[in-house]
Amino acid sequence: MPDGTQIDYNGLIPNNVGLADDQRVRRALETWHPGYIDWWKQMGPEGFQDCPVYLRTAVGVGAEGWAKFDFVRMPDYRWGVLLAPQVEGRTIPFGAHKGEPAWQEVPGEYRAMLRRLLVIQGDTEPASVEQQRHLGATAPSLYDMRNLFQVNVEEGRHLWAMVYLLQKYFGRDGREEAEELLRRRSGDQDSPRMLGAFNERTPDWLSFFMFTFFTDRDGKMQLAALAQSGFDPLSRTCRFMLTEEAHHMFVGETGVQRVIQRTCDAMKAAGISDPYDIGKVRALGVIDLPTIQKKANLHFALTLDLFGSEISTNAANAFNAGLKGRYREDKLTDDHQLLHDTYPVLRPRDGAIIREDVPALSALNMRLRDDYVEDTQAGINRWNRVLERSGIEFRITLPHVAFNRRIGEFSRLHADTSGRILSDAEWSARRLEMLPSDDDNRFIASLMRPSVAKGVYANWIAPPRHGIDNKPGDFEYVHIVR
Ligand code: BYC
Ligand code: FE
Ligand code: FE
Repeated sequence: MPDGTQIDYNGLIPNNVGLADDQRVRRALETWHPGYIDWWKQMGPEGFQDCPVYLRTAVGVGAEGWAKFDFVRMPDYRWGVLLAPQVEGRTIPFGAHKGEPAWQEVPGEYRAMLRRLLVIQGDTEPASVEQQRHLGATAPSLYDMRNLFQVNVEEGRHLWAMVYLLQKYFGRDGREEAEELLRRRSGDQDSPRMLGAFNERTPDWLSFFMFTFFTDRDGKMQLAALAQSGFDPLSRTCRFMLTEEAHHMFVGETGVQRVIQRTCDAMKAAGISDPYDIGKVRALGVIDLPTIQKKANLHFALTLDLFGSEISTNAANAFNAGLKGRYREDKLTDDHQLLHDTYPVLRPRDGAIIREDVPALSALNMRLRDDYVEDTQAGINRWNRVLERSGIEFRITLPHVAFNRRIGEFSRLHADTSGRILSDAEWSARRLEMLPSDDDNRFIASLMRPSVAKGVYANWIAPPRHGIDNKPGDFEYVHIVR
């Protein structure tokens, strides 16, 4: 039932892609499965593998009611292969093949390019699980612990999503790539994950919330661009992944929001109005607002690097080929080929940052990054409403896109958060005004004590407004078994 909305749960691998009748791919995936479980047990959430966790599992791919909630031990989670329903008569929406029927098989001339996109996408998913594997031990509540594990199992499923495409459409090469995806390790010297941000540490829960807010949102943007793909199985895969991604961003946005809320509440209760009175605020056992800003600066810059260079022939080629579109390509009203258009790109020139029109095809990474910044700003505005309501004179802002970059136009210069270009000496002197210092990190680490009694939250974070699946405040989302 290749385009069914019902999921077949009978085999080892839940799916709606007809694996029961596709012996070759089913065998390949079943052969890969034990290695995946080994990886999960070794590199997945540390210390809680035997605990029943209140998780959602996909039971359909339609818009309504696709999830079912139940207690599951994570290694028993039913990781499946789920594609959004096939759209009858879909055509390639952009690029040189615009208007031709969408590909149901890999177009031979673009095989290598497509494989690279799948592998890069696939590589990020297990990387994030690896980065977050120590966090269970310091969860600020059972609610948060459950959300962490939910994100983790879904990132695991996103790996399955890419591995299915590799196994089904790339034969032997695909099988080799699938093995490699289990072999690389986040932060490993010899065999790191492919993209920069996925080799950074996620040492504390504020980092986790920032990561899901900023970096999972890159996931959303990239998946949205790939969901437009003329390679139909990729489009359908990404469309379903996006429905899961929404929860990851919810976890990040509300996580940081609750940290801000708690800080404001504690400051008000103690009669502190100056957010820069850091010693006094920290003495309350909450995270001061300037440090929250520094963490946001760090994660924003790391995530901007994931968009690649502003000017990129890879991006132009992927668009021309019809493999990777723009954000909401289907809502845009130009010719979807961009051969004659330009797009403004920010670049350094003679000690200043200028805006320059370049051929639109070459600027697609920049464009997606612009869409990302806009989407991110909307979330920041929602954080700031907490500050407004509290009457505290502080607002979270996004740093300039030139700040602290390692990829692209700005990687060879230093700029402050307002985009002023700095000398090396100025940068060294001012760096820690803008980025978390060891001292800041030590302070945050000192707050990371587990809080695992039902309905109890660590002092540095406010409780959520609603439970998951409408559960009451004291719901035991994770049954801790030792
Ligand atoms: N780190 O033309 P360029 C997610 C390399 S997140 C290291 O500038 P291109 C998730 C690049 O590979 C979404 N290397 O860039 C979130 C190339 O190397 P080669 C993940 C980098 O190719 C949270 C060279 O520099 N999905 O899902 O247009 C939790 C020149 O490349 C980096 C995707 O990214 C970097 N940051 O764009 C869980 C979608 N940036 O090939 C999951 C698929 C660039 O010359 N990927 N390089 O050796 C793509 O579309 C593109 O590969 C990129 C880069 C947008 C990443
Ligand atoms: Fe993902
Ligand atoms: Fe995600």
